Amino acid sequence: MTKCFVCNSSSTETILDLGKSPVANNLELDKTKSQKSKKYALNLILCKSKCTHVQIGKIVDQKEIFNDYYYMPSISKTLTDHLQSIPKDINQRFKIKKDSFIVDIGSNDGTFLESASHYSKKILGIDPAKNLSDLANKKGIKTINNFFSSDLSKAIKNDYGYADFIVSTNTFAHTPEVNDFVKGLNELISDEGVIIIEIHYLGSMIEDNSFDTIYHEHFSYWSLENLNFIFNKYELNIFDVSFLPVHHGQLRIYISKSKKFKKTKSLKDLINLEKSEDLTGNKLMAFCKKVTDTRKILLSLFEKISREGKKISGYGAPAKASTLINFVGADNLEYIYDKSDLKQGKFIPGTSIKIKDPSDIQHDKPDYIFLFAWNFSKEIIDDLKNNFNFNGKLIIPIPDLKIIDID
Ligand code: JHZ
Ligand code: ZN
Repeated sequence: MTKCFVCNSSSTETILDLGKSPVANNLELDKTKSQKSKKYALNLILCKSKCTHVQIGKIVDQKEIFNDYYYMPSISKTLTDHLQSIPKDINQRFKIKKDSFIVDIGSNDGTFLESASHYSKKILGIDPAKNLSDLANKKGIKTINNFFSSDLSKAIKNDYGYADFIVSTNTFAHTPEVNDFVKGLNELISDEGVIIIEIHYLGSMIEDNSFDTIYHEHFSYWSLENLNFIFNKYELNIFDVSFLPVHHGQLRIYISKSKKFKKTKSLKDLINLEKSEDLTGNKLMAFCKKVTDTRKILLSLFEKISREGKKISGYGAPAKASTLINFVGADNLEYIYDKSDLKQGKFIPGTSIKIKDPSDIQHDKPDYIFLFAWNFSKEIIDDLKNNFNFNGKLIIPIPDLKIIDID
């Protein structure tokens, strides 16, 4: 059994088994290759020692997951707006100077840094995906193509000096090397600097029943208590937290070495709430039970549509779609539509479901569309109505199963 990433304890327990799944974002161009994608056990484990860390049971080599990566937040207007708003927020609260050194860990195609460059030109991205770092470097956003680590931190510090701001959106849950990552943050951040991390939150996953956000790429499922524990270990203090409406329930945490930032009331409130709700105890166990029930409900819905001879396709080929399809066994989907041209023409891992341009919806005319990118419901419903002339039923699986008529 995999050891706890946080405290290294071997005393862990499997709390949820989602069967076997391929690496969620490894989309294949070839149908046969896709059907034969290598599958790995997909399960959640809980650390039974005091630390209560929730993590993936089977570790897939990070290189297999991230070397070539097709996820780009800039495909969504909601996310682009969000990433572009972060520098303004930082500047309002902490003041970015013209020579502030801003580092983005998991910088993807450079969307955040591009807007940060309006405040300071001293910016640096780090991303393990070669295709994405090449893209960012071509745009003039200096990006190191590597995984973040304490060794890399030392090298950056030698070349550029300490960082005034380190930002990392949707990256910290994407490594099993959590201790080395936080050690690296401690080494790179200046004494008065601020680290801002946005992260998929365990509390939101439980609240929304978003079990489809469990995939090998998400190594950890963080509670605030657990985050506090690991940052304290490396003399870093989380001093504030806020909820973000983007993705599927995110936390933004503010961290510093300096004690000059007082812990806010929202931070203390959320820590107390996690305790009173028994987040990593009863609440987590109830979620695991609900996931098994949800599988049965979705499977019978797919079977009913099949029996009625109706055509069903999906919308959105997020990583979440791989988990849901492989776990539920939704093999009667005709196509999946997705706006990303990096994904179109490829197949959902482990299946023969082809990803197509959403403009094909008007001639394919599915009776049902299953919304895998349920976190963008509003943006997508508008598009289905106004741009793709979809005239059928839309299934929104999460947070609660809803079937709505689009006309
Ligand atoms: P989306 C990714 O998850 C992966 P995913 C990652 N591991 C992570 O942590 C989370 O993000 C936060 C498409 N789309 O953003 C684009 C349309 O086609 O939910 C995407 O392929 N039309 C880093 O993969 C997909 O849907 C649209 O109008 O679950 C959404 O993927 C919109 C808005 C999106 O991420
Ligand atoms: Zn542990």
